[in-house]
Order: sequence, then C-alpha cells, then structure tokens
Amino acid sequence: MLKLYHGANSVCSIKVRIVLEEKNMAWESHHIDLPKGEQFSEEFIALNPRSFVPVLIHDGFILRESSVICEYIDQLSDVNPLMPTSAEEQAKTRVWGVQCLEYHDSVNTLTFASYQRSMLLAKPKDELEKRWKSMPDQIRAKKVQDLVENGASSGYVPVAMQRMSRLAREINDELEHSDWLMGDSYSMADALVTAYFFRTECVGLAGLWESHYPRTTNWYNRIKERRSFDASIAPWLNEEEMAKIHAAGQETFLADDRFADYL
Ligand SMILES: N[C@@H](CCC(=O)N[C@@H](CS)C(=O)NCC(=O)O)C(=O)O
Repeated sequence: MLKLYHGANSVCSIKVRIVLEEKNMAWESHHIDLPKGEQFSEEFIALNPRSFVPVLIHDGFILRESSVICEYIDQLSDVNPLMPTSAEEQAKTRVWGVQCLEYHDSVNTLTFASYQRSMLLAKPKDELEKRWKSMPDQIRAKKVQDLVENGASSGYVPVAMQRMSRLAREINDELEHSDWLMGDSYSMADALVTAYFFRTECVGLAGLWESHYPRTTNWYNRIKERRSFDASIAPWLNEEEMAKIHAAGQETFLADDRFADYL
C-alpha cells in the first residue's frame, strides 16, 4: 500500500496526487496541516528531517521529492504509463522535473508574499519567531520572513514573476509543433508542471499566460478538463479558502504597476 504524507493545498502534494489519479492508484492519506505547522512535529521530522511534504512510503521505503515520487509511482503500474520510452524524451522529462525546483520556489514566493503573508501576520509575534526558529532550513526561513515582512516589495517577488512568465513562454514554444510537452499525448512532463500553473492561477496571476501565450493557455485549459485535475484538487480544497487566496493575490499583485507588463 502507498502512504502519502501530503498537504491539502501544497503544490508539490497536488502534483503527486495528479499522478496518483492519472495512474488510478489506491493510496492511504496522511494529511499534514501545514498552516498549523504539523510539518515541524517530531513525528513528521522523523520521516523527513527537512520538514516538508510530500513524503511517500511504499512498503517501508520512504521517498521524498515530488518529481522523483511521481516517476516512482509511474513505474509501479502499467496503467496509463506517463514516462516516455525513448532515452531522449525521458531525459527531457527529467529536465522538467528538475526545473520544478525553480517553479516551486517561485510560486512559494508568490503565495508567501500574498495569502500566507496575511495569515502569518495575524499570528502573535512570538509565535512567528518560534516558527522561523523551528524551520530546519534557515535560508528558507529568512526568505519566508522577508516575504512576510515586505509582501510585494520583497526583492524575491519580481524574480518569481519573471520566472513564471518564462515558464509560460517556454511551454508556449514547446507547443508549437505538438499538443503536449512531450509529443501528441499527455505525459509525465505535463503532469509535473501542472500544479505550479494551478497555484499561479489561484493567486490571481493567470494573466502571465492568458495575456501573452495562447498555446500555453489552451494547453492548461485542456489539462483542467482531465479527470485527474479535479480529482486531485477538489476533495482537498474548500472554495471559501480559495476565494481568500485569490483575493489576497489580486490585492497584492494586480494593483502594482511594476508587474503590469506581465499581466
Ligand atoms: N523540492 C521539494 C519541495 C517540497 C516543499 O517545499 N513542500 C512544501 C509544500 S509544497 C512544504 O512542505 N512546505 C512546508 C513549509 O514551508 O514549512 C519537493 O518537490 O517535494
């Protein structure tokens, strides 16, 4: 049995749930409440000393890193194989997987500068100090702290915006001669990057592709029509929270002239 430790609204967790749905795989859910800080509990740190989700456990084998987990899951069953078969396409797919580290960093910036910021600013100062100190990765802690203190004025925000815009453009270029990232069928590469688009859209920034890149827009719309999209998201997210995330994103970014050309 596959056990997945995951966060309801965590992009990397959504990414793994998309692949589980595409593969029609049964799994046992272990939900980690990230806003509550359950990722810092002793119990969870024993599973992942880096204190982040997702973590997959398969017959006692503990695996971290969402892109690697996705490829591992694909190999467990012949249903709807997502990894391409040629060495070249496998390599290209893994490049998308490695680049996800950059996309994750970017959407994490956009979320912490907006919605997460408003949530965290509502907490008492000493609780926040405790949270920063309990993060095993202090570089990550410093970044989040900067975003919470400065919001859209943080130096991390324009970098994130530029990177997500570049991703939208790169996908638009890839789709010039094919329907999907790796040819004419949906594959692992499409699955790996979807959640980063979803989060960017959630924070009100779909203009990054909708205003500039029609092939990317069409590709993402086709992804949203797949059963796996709804099945991996809807049961875990509530509409009220999504509306708050969207409103916080719009309030933070759309009124800021520095980002007007992107949107
Ligand atoms: N590179 C890792 C990143 C994992 C990661 O950062 N997960 C986030 C949620 S998407 C998390 O657990 N954050 C906890 C925190 O920020 O304290 C992966 O792709 O699995």
